[in-house]
Amino acid sequence: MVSEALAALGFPAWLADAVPDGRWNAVARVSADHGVEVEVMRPAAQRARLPRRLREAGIAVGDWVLLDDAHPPAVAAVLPRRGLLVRHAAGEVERPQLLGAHLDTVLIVTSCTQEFNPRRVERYLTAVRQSGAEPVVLVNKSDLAADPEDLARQVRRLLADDERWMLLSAHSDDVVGLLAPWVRPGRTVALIGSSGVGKSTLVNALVGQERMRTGAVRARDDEGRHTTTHRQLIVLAGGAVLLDTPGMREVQLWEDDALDPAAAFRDLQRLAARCRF
Ligand SMILES: Nc1nc2c(ncn2[C@@H]2O[C@H](COP(=O)(O)OP(=O)(O)O)[C@@H](O)[C@H]2O)c(=O)[nH]1
Ligand SMILES: [Mg+2]
Repeated sequence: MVSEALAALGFPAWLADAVPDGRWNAVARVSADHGVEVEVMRPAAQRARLPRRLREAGIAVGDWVLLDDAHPPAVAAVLPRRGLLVRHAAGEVERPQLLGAHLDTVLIVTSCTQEFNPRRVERYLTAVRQSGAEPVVLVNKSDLAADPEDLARQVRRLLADDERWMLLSAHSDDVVGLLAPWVRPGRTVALIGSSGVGKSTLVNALVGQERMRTGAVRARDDEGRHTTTHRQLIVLAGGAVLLDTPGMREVQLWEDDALDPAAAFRDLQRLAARCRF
């Protein structure tokens, strides 16, 4: 039987069969990947060593694992996955990067600006469909839309009958209310999309005051950019599990960069800025 505590962290019913008898106490969910160690929730957060063979096989934030009894514990096994979002390497990185596991819904964020590009949305859709998660297309910055009807047509053309999309403004709409059908207890949700489309703004709206209260506000640099760049699972006050991906490039697919020379340019600028120190 899946405990309420694990169900609240998003443990899927189908995975129960993969947990050996008497090992339920060893079940934990990876909430951050720090290389030789991972952070897990069981549900309290703790660190666990990640043995090299598992590191090399690849671990994803969101993975369900079994821990051994050592102190501090190590990850003994990764349970079977569904909803695995992968970023394929192009040149600089050799191996596919595992962006998140056991994702129920991936919110593909685009915006009513020059950034809007049906081909890019289609690529994200393909990646999400392959992951097994449910894609939902969010066309953000509706307040800037010159021709919402035209955008609607372009997006609808890309979607299957059972796939959803929505035009919204993270600045003026009730984000929590609009996303409630997907961002709900026990469900794991991630956001992906190009820089500047409003992902952080949406995440902040979902996280609301909670993160402030818990004192887990992200460090920001002088320009208000997030300075942490690792992916992290957070359990929202409303019960959903959110894959938070601070850092500008963290949620972009590699192939996406080819469509966005401006992003490549911004990266160069960032590198140049970093080199000053
Ligand atoms: N006009 C408008 N601006 C928005 C909206 N959502 C986000 N922004 C702005 O777009 C910029 C980039 O947003 P951010 O959340 O950092 O994008 P991210 O790179 O995808 O995380 C910020 O200046 C936001 O205030 C929106 O709905 N309308
Ligand atoms: Mg951001």
